[in-house]
Amino acid sequence: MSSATPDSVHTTLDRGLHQLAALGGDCIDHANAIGTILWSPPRVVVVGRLKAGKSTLVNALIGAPVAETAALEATNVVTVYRDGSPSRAEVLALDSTRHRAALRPGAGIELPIPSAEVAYVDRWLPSAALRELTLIDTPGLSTLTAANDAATRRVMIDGFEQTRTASIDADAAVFLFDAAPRVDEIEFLHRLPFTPLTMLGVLSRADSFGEGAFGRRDPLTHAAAHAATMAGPLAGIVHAIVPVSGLMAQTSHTGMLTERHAALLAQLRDIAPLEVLRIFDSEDPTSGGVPPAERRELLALLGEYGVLNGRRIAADGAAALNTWLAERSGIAALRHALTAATGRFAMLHRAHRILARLDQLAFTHPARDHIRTLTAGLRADPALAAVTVLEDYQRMLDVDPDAAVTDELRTILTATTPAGRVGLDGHSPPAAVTAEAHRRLAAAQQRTLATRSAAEDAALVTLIRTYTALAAGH
Ligand SMILES: Nc1nc2c(ncn2[C@@H]2O[C@H](COP(=O)(O)OP(=O)(O)OP(=O)(O)O)[C@@H](O)[C@H]2O)c(=O)[nH]1
Ligand SMILES: [Mg+2]
Repeated sequence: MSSATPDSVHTTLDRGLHQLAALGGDCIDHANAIGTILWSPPRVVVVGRLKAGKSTLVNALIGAPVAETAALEATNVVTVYRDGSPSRAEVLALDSTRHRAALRPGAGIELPIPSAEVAYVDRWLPSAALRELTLIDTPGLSTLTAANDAATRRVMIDGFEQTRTASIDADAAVFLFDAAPRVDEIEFLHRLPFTPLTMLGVLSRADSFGEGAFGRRDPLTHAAAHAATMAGPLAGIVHAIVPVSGLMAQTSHTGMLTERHAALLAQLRDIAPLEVLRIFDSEDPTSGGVPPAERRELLALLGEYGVLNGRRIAADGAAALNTWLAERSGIAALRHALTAATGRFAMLHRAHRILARLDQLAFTHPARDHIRTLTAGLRADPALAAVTVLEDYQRMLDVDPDAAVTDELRTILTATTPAGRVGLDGHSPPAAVTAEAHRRLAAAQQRTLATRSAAEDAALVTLIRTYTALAAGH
């Protein structure tokens, strides 16, 4: 397993797909179809409550205002944002037909069919960010908008409303919540085919957290403290929680801010905070020297927090204000989390999807014996050992999340050194690592005598293989 890098996973799967194509006939088409999964970036879905700020955050991560965001209108279709030219959209209907769709000026698309018949929208645009990750925006979870809620569940939960064709095949999820997730949201997250390793929590709208911009405590600091407090109770669902202001991130990452905005804001720099609040609440055309339309524009771009605290910085110009917004937004930490742990396990999840497709093909294809041999060869390759560990971990989370076996699988997956894989710290001498591997190997062998599920049987095979290699010093 020590040899497993994203590159070696990729190379090994690529070799397998070449072997599949070499079987000839329609296996070439199957190899090409599965190859598109291998050559496309991991797919990260953004989910959360109605109005949690999902579309705003998606725009910020893409670096372009392509997703519609609004205080009133809700996102009503699932949209998959992928890198590509020309900028265009296609709608996949629940009956599997595809329809080209016109782009609206600004953001969003014209749906050529009713939203209730849409499985999801494929939206391509040239974007460096989307070359690394495909981003999927979803309608909010809420019983208030039952149709939207169902649209998200349909593509996320296998077998929901018997619509399997609609699956969006995500590799990781970003879960947005504000104060605390609700019971129904937690239940939804448990039904997703992910492990906490590929689920990242985002405490959204951090700029208006708690009492907000005019409260006693800085909302961003307060949100960071709250995120840290929530990390423990939510550890079984997400591996980290990052506080983010999607609004400040969107404004600073999509080129929306101009010198005109900075100049308008700078006019308010010497006014007392409560007076600023009064100016923004008033419809008086001359209040504060900034007309109502411009006040609304500033508020929509910066939020109350940005308006209140960005005034001094605005005097230094739009570039300075933009830098400040970007820094305070928390988007850098979110990006880091997305490319670090989440990204690593999303890659493994994508490899799992490819192996699952091969397994499925082996089930139905006339050349099933060849395909089965080929897939078994891939699974036995050390480069793909971590994929099997991830699959076992996912199954154990379903049947017995608190079992010792589940914990050991997680330790193996998240460790970056041989010592870490047996639960020791990275500086442990090799002799201590092999001794601990021997001890764990014996314990795993002992446990095979009284297992409680098929998932545990499979997991023990994986643990025994891993500990045998570590005991031999590999
Ligand atoms: N202050 C503040 N407002 C935000 C933030 N993110 C989003 N908003 C505002 O909240 C409203 C809803 O934002 P959206 O991004 O459309 O939320 P959504 O989760 O996509 O909403 P649905 O798709 O309807 O579920 C908009 O008016 C946004 O401007 C944020 O970080 N801070
Ligand atoms: Mg939305």
